Amino acid sequence: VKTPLPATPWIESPDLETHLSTAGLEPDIAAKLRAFAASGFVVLDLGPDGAELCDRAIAQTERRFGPSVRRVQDAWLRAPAVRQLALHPTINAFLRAAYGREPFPFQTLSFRTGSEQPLHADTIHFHSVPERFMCGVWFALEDVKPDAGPLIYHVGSHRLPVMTLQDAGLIGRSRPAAYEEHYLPAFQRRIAESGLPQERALIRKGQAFMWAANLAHGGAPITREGATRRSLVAHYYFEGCLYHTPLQADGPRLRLRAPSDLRTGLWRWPKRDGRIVLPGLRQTLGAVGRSVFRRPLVG
Ligand SMILES: O=C(O)CCC(=O)C(=O)O
Repeated sequence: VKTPLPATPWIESPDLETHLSTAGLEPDIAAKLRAFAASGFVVLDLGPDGAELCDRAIAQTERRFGPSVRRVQDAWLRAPAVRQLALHPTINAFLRAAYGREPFPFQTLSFRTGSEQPLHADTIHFHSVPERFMCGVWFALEDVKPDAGPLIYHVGSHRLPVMTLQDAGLIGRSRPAAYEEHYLPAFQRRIAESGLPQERALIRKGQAFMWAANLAHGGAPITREGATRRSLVAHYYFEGCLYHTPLQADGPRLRLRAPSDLRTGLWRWPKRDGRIVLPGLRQTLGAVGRSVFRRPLVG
């Protein structure tokens, strides 16, 4: 008999303790899962091959950056070390234990310097049905310095309700500026009102910072000119879900997507109850195009 897939990620579930009592995990992994559940983030060490993979990822991506290029999306298409980091067995095993479904990375973002991104939760960019089956992992390719614009986050904010564009006050159709005009100010107000403490991820090369889909996070201002903060973010989905892009939805109808699957280089169809639900033509062509043309995006 096939065990049914959990409807809630274990780390988001009130049944986490019951699950841990029968899951047979190593005590240190169980402790990390509890910390992840309580705080919305956890730091993992990639082990002996981690630092070497970081060096290779830098060597394979460095030439793509320039004065106007701060971020490279999907460098994994051409940089094997980036793909290897995103598929690292330590990350994979932990995600599987934390969520109870098979994870797959679907996107990477490479940075040479701090992103200085405003506070947000990834649930506005990528979400799933059932909800919260999405996770971000931030790999430090070099030691993170306090003045280089570290990743910032609010401890425990993953427990707040997921904010949609409608919650943020958008009425009617979504426009490209909806994110800046509606979502960001409303989200930042909510986090300020929550009183949840802000922290910085001052992690070392070869460590990875994993955060839950709804954790408030962003990039701190860079306070030293020329400071680098080489890092890689990989975003993960989990098997057997509907995958969608809330920011692109016009109203309550989901904007489904067929995310890439870094394990195969192809894409995965969104699924409900084990059955494929086809996304729109544009999203389908986009997914196929990425697999065929294999071009990273710069910006
Ligand atoms: O690296 C950063 O500064 C922020 C990255 C981020 O917000 C994201 O990937 O969602």
